[in-house]
Amino acid sequence: SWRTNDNIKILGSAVSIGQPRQGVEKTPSVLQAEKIENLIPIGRVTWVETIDQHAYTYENPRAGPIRNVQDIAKYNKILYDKILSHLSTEDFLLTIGGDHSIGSATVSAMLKATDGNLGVIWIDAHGDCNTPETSPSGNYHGMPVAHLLGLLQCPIEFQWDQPILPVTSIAMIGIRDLDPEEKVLMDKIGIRYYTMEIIHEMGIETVITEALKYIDPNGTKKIHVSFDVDGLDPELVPGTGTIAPNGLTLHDYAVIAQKVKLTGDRFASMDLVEINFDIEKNVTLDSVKEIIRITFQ
Ligand code: EXY
Ligand code: MN
Ligand code: MN
Ligand code: MN
Repeated sequence: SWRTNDNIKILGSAVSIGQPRQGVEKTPSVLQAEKIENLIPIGRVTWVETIDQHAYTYENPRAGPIRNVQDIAKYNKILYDKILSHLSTEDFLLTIGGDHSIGSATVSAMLKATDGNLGVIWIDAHGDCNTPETSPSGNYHGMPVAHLLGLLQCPIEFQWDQPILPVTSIAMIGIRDLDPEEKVLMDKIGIRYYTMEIIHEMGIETVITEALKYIDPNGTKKIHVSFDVDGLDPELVPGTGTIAPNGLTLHDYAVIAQKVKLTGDRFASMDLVEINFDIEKNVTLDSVKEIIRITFQ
């Protein structure tokens, strides 16, 4: 079965600067206190480290189209370098956020580590594909996909050897809350996204099967799952910053995970982001534990 004898490495990414709501940066320490590694029955599980946003001196944030861009750029570069330093071929890396701004660092690091041989499954209610020009908020956690695709004329701070993700290497699942201009841009670039409406029509099993075939037609790539918990239904995860009704069920996620794990050790890494226990803890923590169990069972 999947990765029974591998190292499962957990990296905490304690960051909230991609969006305005406090609390999301506490999630790694809460889950470490909850000893969620004990929910993983396989492999050798270790928390390698937690990278705290406060460990990096805040520049006095210059006003600009992207809120906190200097700090995000600095943090994401450190996260990118840390991932590359921790990663080794036979390991699985789970990065626990923190908001979804980390997604451009984690995916970039995996692109670098795999020399571009990477496919991405992005589970989310949102497209995260805004540019500063299309964003209604200026929050970077709504922009990491646009950044990965090379659509951001980024401020100088972000100019590091960030690999570009080809648009055919990503498929998005759970989409139901796109900004108007964001949707125009996504349709123009032809990014593959499965809305909840399409998922109900096709069935989740067909969706994930088709999505994997699309991002990795020859079945040779490493697979990265970037799981924004707001992709799940808010009844399951009320503790998240950007709620959108009528989301994925835990059964839907179980089918996604089952199919991704069928790739064997090509399923190499995963982000689990946008969990905010300050908003709600009891229900959300139970669902997060279930996500961990489903992923590693
Ligand atoms: N599309 C909205 C924005 O760009 O502000 C909301 C984005 C929410 C992003 C969360 C991480 O998925
Ligand atoms: Mn989201
Ligand atoms: Mn997201
Ligand atoms: Mn089913």
